[in-house]
Amino acid sequence: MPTIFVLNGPNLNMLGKREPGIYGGQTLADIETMCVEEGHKLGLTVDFRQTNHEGVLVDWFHEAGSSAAGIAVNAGAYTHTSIALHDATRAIGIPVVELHLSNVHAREEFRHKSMLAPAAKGVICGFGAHSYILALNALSTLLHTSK
Ligand code: DHK
Repeated sequence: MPTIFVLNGPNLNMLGKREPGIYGGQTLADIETMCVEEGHKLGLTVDFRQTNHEGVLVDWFHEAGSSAAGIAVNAGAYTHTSIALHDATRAIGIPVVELHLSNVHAREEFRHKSMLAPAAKGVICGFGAHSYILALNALSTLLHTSK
């Protein structure tokens, strides 16, 4: 089964406690369970990870480039600042789908800009935890259509 890395950046380990009105009441462990179950339905192995460190995300992008079929990433605040993640996305030959729980375009202006988006295959935001499910389905469709 192809492997999809589902990568999570800073503060996403706080889900459940963190501004639930914006990010929802589910914990990251709840979302991991949803993603693994959706992966089973789609015939994908989900490798789900979280870090608060930008360089660790870069290392995981490189690892995915040599061992995975795609990446679904919620890079948290690094979405808006990280040229390193933009470059990492361009450096690996697999599709990257950027995702967010909240609709970043309906929030503060500093969240409207994504450094990742120009290098990503596409962007999904605003559907809460379901954004992860949509990202996995987008990657599954891409994998089937690129064969
Ligand atoms: C999560 C974060 O941590 C923020 O920094 C982003 C994103 C939005 C989300 O909605 O999942 O701006």
